[in-house]
Amino acid sequence: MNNRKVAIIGCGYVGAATAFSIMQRGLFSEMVLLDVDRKKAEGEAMDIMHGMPFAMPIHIHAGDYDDIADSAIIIVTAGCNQKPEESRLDLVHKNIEIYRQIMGEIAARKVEGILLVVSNPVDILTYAAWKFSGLPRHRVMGSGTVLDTARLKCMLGNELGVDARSVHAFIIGEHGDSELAVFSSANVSGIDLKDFYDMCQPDEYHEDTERIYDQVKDSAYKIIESKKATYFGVAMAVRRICECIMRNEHSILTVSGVVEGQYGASDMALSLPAIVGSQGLEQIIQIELDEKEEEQLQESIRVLGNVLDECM
Ligand code: 6V0
Repeated sequence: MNNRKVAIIGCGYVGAATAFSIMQRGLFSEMVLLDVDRKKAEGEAMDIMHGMPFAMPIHIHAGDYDDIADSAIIIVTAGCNQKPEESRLDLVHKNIEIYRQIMGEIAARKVEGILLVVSNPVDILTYAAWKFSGLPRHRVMGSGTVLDTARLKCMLGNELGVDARSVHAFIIGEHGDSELAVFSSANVSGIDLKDFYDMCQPDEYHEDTERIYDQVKDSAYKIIESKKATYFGVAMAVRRICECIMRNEHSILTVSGVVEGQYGASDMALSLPAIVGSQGLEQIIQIELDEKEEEQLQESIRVLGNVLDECM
């Protein structure tokens, strides 16, 4: 395996934005772009490569499956994206078939790196990628609700007038309509979120948290309605996951991973806080939930289970 090599399968909006975001970080010395539309991959590689004098040295090129097999991280963004009014789960049948083909190519090669699933519905496809690729559980993860969690932190930070990085809160469950916000353990630099509200915006906690939770869930729909696709936010989320892996950070991110009985769920992938490091998804953290959150999570598990029963 080449420890400094990354591959991106799918060079549409998300793949190209991810390549652009990653190349500026200096995490890798080689990046391979792969797409069924080879010309698209070549064009994106050329475009991004020309910015190298403003970033860090990296060899960027288009390639095929033999070229990507020794990558440390293989990011998969291939597949259909949501059209206005479409939910992420509506994409499932088309994208499962695309994943069957892609994972067949990966399974046929000796891949020792980590698979990072970004295409939607990401939890379903993370599970499908794990099943179809035959890779060990910890080496297959999805971008999960890392983006949704960032949206939550961003909106709470804006509301409270504090740096989003000082806000600690999770969106978990399905990366989609049944996701939930864990406000019961949310805090601002260790101060309970409700107490922080009481200090600076008394009486607004309940209304704000409900409104922000709805806004987080609707973000993708709003962005797609305005500009047809979402890609910059997710590209930065994927770059962050890559940083954790490449620097063995052991940061906690709400990636999607194949669960082993957490919250009573099994035989599916779910977005939950997890320790991410050089081994991949190293440990899922089962955080405490209040009664309402537990019910919401069980609903998310039920929704994902029904989709998996139907499509796999
Ligand atoms: P897009 O712009 O249509 O790009 C998809 C690309 O995949 C195209 O270039 C296709 O040619 C390519 N492709 C299709 N089939 C294959 C295949 N078998 N092998 C290789 N390449 C293939 O879509 P966009 O980039 O906007 O979205 C990609 C996926 O990311 C979609 O499923 C989105 O729903 C998903 N997103 C996931 C997010 C997340 O948070 N996880 C966020 C935004 C979008």
